[in-house]
Amino acid sequence: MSKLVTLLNGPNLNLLGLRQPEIYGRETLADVIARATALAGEFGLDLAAQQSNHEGQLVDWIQAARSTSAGIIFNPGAYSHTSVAILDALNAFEGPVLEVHISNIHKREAFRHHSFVSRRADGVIAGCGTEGYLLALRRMATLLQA
Ligand code: CA2
Repeated sequence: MSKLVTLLNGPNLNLLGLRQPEIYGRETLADVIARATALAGEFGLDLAAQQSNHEGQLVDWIQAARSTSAGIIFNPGAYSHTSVAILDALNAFEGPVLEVHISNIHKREAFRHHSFVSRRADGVIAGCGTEGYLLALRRMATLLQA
């Protein structure tokens, strides 16, 4: 049976491709999920993708992943910089966690330089555009093979 990877996107990422293409690119979230689902299939993985603008909903999905998923790929959006609740939920998840940021958060405002999620993440990809999700998937496939 193939392993399930949960792909989570946080607040405002539903607007991907619709606004600020100079920062976040032209691909919509649906485009990203379609490409990631196809690549996951090549690695023999299943992908469950979800997006929410609500912190508690993201916490619920991380908790649910404890019993359904081998790994989590997560762009927590602005909650990366603010949410201890999301960090706590991730700390209760046993599999690999990879954090993705479309933009290079270190090149942007100082308040984006710190991520609570990075304290838990096994890897962080930032500034690779939406390709970062595919890079994370490749890394996840490696981590889940071991
Ligand atoms: O670079 C990233 O992926 C971020 O996680 C995106 C967050 C931002 O708060 C983080 O600092 C870095 C913002 C997501 C907003 O996404 C939009 C996409 C298109 C149009 C408007 C917002």
